[in-house]
Amino acid sequence: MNTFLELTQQEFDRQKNTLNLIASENFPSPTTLQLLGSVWSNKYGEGYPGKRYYAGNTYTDILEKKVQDLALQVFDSTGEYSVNVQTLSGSPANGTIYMSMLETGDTILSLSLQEGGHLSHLHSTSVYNKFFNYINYHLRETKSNDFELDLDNFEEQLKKHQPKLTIIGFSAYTKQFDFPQLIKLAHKYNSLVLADISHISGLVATNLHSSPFGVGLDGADFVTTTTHKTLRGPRGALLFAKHKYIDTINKAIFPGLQGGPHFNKIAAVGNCLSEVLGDNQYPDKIGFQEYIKIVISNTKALENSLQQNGVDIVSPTQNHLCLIKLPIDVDSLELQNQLESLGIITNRNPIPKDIKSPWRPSGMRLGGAALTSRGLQEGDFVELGRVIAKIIKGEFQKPKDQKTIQNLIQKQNWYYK
Ligand code: DSN
Repeated sequence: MNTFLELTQQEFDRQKNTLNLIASENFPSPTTLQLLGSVWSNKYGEGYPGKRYYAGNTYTDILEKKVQDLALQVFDSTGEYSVNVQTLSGSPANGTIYMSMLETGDTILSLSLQEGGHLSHLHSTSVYNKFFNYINYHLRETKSNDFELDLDNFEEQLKKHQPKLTIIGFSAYTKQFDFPQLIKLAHKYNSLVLADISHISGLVATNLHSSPFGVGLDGADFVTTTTHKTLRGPRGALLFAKHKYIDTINKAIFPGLQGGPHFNKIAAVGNCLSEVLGDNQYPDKIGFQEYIKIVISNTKALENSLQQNGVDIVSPTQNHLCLIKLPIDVDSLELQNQLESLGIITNRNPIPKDIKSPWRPSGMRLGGAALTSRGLQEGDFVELGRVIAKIIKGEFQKPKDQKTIQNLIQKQNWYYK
């Protein structure tokens, strides 16, 4: 058998037979996956609809325009935004904004990685440090182990550093927050605003989180999102910009930074957006808004169960992910490996005020989106929380607890062939 098909089969079996709690992963519909592996992958189309360099772009033009329309329909009720659907993924989308809208030496303000930000929002390891300065705003601890955005600090940093760009968006932040309030503050100090909604785009699309798409100074200047997290699409991204910036953004993406669009990804994103709108359905026939509501309640059920079984929680969840603070003597890398050996896939994660290294941080991040797509219900999440707590506390009992995990694995739906 072909090595790559064989490897694919192995990965297929691994995914089918494990419990996925990684907050940034999900299971797109079979149609979305089918489009990724379709003939769209064969076509070059440098340029934009109606203005391409090669022939043969009749259908890619229709496709790209349609996906743009769907993206705006899903996210923008203001009519103030345009969208680029060619950007390849979240980090390149953010980088496009830095490289096209900023000048060398400009300052970017963002939340630090340790407190829940993202690598692409600049960090000591970022290549963008060659061109830009970055500074961070911070969280405040409202009570023990409970952190939230510190609006006073946010404003102080804006005032002190006068950043050219402020990034609002997080990859390990468990709370709901008010986008317009933060956006207005940043605009007060003449900063451009990038809202990176990669993690919460499913919640924003269904009005289950406040939106950065707003009129005038209430709206972010740019909004980026990956499409494969709570939005449940293929790996990819969307880059929205207020109309006045879209020409600059489009030129930066092509010919500035990228070559030909990946139409297979664009078609798959289109299908995902049509599922969000209800024009097409995910195989479980649960509408997208209902799905996101269940993701939030399942994540809460998991968190409650962990807590009731003696695990410390950081910043109780109000969205699709929760954060655990491990006992000081538990090594998060070893725990992650032990969980994987039992069929539970997670990722270790820094937590605010972490005293350990990023490689072996003090926390674990767990998300409910993927297992909700696999059909697990509240009672299953409660059971999973109970077993994970036993593993963390070194109280795992074979074969009883192993059987519980196996039952949950077997209970999951699987829509791929
Ligand atoms: N790796 C993704 C996450 O887990 O949040 C973001 O890039």
